[in-house]
Amino acid sequence: MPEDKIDHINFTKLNENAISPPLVDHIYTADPSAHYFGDKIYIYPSHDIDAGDAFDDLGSHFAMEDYHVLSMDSINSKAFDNGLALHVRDVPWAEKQMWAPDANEKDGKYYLFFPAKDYDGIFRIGVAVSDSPVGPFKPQPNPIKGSFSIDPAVFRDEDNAYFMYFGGLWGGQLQRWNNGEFNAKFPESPTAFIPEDDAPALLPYVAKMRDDLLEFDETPRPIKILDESGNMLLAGDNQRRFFEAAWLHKHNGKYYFSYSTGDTHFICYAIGDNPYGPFFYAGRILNPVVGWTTHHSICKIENKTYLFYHDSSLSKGITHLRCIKVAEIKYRDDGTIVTLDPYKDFHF
Ligand code: FUB
Repeated sequence: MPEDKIDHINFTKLNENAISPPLVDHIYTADPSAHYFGDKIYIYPSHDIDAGDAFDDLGSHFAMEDYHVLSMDSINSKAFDNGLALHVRDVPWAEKQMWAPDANEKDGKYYLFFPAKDYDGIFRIGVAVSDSPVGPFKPQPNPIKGSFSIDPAVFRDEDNAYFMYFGGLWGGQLQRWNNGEFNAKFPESPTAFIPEDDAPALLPYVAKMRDDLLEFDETPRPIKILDESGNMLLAGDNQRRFFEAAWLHKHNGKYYFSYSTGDTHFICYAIGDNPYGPFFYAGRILNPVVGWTTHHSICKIENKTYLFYHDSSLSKGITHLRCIKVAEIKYRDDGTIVTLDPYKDFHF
């Protein structure tokens, strides 16, 4: 939601109307990537802290240093914090800003995928490996070759191919990569290199992972998100175009690519026939939450589908101090998703 509305919020009323309480409240958590491994739910969130960095549009105030994995025995049980899973000081290539992670499992090993800024101030994506879903994870010495920007989400298809989706505008630096190389020349500004409103929007990326899940198996490909007429969404269409927080899930044989629209604060989705897209814009999954960012994952648990998301209610609206939540989502017969309001009968 827009920053200027936070001062007017009655948080007691908002919390009473929230469709989910925070899953944990002893630490701040965000960007929850949820997976159902075996018969247990594992959540890989960002671990928000207040490091004292000033707020800016590049997200410098998101100065996270480590990850904790949460687990739940069932969707109604308490979330358990399994402690430190990985710290930036143990990642040789990473200097700071451990942003939204994801994880996946292959042949009994668990892989944590995470973005962080390297010592040149460039976001890269790394991998760390563990024998346990809750870590501790041992990081690879270098980031994934050819990786850039933020918010990795690794989807396992039914044929056991794994794909990484990633990208994020503004502080996530995606706009600085439009010629395949990091453009460091321009003064750092969140909106430098963003196309004009009537030009196609910048696109997220996907890459198939190598068999060992430690590197890409191909050069990342841009993902087309199309409108109902088959045209690319435009940069000025900020209620629908991709901003950050990519996720991919499958429902009834279709591929659902979902994401945040950033400065308009929606979680939207688009549907396609294969993991590379194109994806056709299909609507909103979640209306704006309290806080600037919105971020999610979608996880099937037994025969229901859940949206894991965050808001800033626990900190009474502090943008970078968030809390993760969960709510069930429902599909209509035509495969579209019923939009969730994060707070019932409550308007900002
Ligand atoms: O948590 C830091 C950043 O905020 C994430 O990488 C974005 O998706 C947004 O949630």
